[in-house]
Amino acid sequence: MATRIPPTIPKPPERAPERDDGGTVLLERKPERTKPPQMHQVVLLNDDYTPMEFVVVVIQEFFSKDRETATQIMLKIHLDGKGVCGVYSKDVAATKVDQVTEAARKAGHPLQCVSEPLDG
Ligand code: TYC
Repeated sequence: MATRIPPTIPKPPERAPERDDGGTVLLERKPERTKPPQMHQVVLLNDDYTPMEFVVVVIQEFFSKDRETATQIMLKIHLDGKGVCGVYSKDVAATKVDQVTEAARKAGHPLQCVSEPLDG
């Protein structure tokens, strides 16, 4: 009896499964490039009651500015109505706002501090 030769079925080209560093099989690779996180500026607002000295100390302590720089920022806020004290990731900016607001309330001052997303 003649031996039947099975038809050869062409196989798709083999490709080893890709793995990440933790040994997990990846079905799809994520895009190589990720956008840098959106940054947020922390802004102090002027008011008629918070003492200038308190604002200078807040800017020095919470935004790591030297006394001269802190004084310049405070005067800018006093004259223009608002001023940027620093630029941070969203979470860090929110923490700065909370810390400044808490310090102002504790001292009995109405100082306002807000975070604003930066475009780009
Ligand atoms: N305008 C306030 C005053 O004359 C000083 C001040 C500056 C208050 C900056 C708030 O964010 C501020 N005492």
